[in-house]
Amino acid sequence: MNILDDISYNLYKGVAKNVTHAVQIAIDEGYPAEEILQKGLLRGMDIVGRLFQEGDYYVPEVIVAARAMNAGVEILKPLLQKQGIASMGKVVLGAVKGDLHDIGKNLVKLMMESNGLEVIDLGTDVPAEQFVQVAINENCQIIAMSALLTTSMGAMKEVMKQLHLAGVRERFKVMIGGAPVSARYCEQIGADAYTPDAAAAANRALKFCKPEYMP
Ligand code: B1M
Repeated sequence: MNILDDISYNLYKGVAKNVTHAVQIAIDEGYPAEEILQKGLLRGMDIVGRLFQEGDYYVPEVIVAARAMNAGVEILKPLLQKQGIASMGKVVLGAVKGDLHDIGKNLVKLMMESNGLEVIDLGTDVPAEQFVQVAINENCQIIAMSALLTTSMGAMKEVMKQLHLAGVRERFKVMIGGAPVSARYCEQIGADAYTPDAAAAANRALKFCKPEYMP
């Protein structure tokens, strides 16, 4: 078993202490942070998802694994973040109403901040009106929403509706993402961009903050 397998194994077993230990060893062995994230932590989380889907894991096991994931990401954070970059733009980010999944959202935040964007993180289960109000009050350029449930992704459409009702749709770029979300859904609800992962989200957000994209 190499050290990345060790990380995946301890993650899906939910042993946070072993995950952090193995992540530190991988760093010391010279593995790039991105590879540790993708081939160690995220691979372990995929296994958790599969076990849950197949009925071998229940919610408590998933929570414990999620804690181990967060513990591993904490160690990687300083390596994934580029320090001392001037603010390139402002984003309001959250998981939509009805959705408590925040691991992917937190990765999006990390990647955006690493690329010099200022991120206001509203957390999880965020009402549509709150996305809109904060975007207006804080003068954000981008509203970024995450959803992991087919039952919660409809809340993204509600945010679009609230933007129109408030007469501010054109003021903001709206970005969406999360496992059940797609480019087709993005088009359907009239959002501006769907991106499949956190790194792509950060790249797209940076582009949207360039003067040519601003209203
Ligand atoms: Co839940 N859960 N969960 N869960 N959970 C899923 C999502 C599920 C697919 C599992 C399954 O059945 N295989 C399933 C959803 C089915 C569906 O709707 N299609 C599911 C379910 C059903 C549920 C509950 C209903 C279970 C229950 O209570 N019976 C419940 C719902 C709670 C709620 O939200 N109201 C629930 C609860 C939970 C926990 C609380 C136990 C825990 C969350 C802990 C936490 O987040 N703090 C949890 C977890 C951990 C998962 C799985 C196992 C892993 C999710 C995860 O963190 N993945 C998940 C199965 C799976 O995904 N394989 C599952 C790692 C993370 C990095 O990936 O969030 O997809 P992800 O983010 C990716 C991309 O999607 C993207 O970037 C990231 C990669 O770089 N991305 C964006 C995300 N947001 C983006 C935004 C962007 C751009 C990209 O732009 C703005």
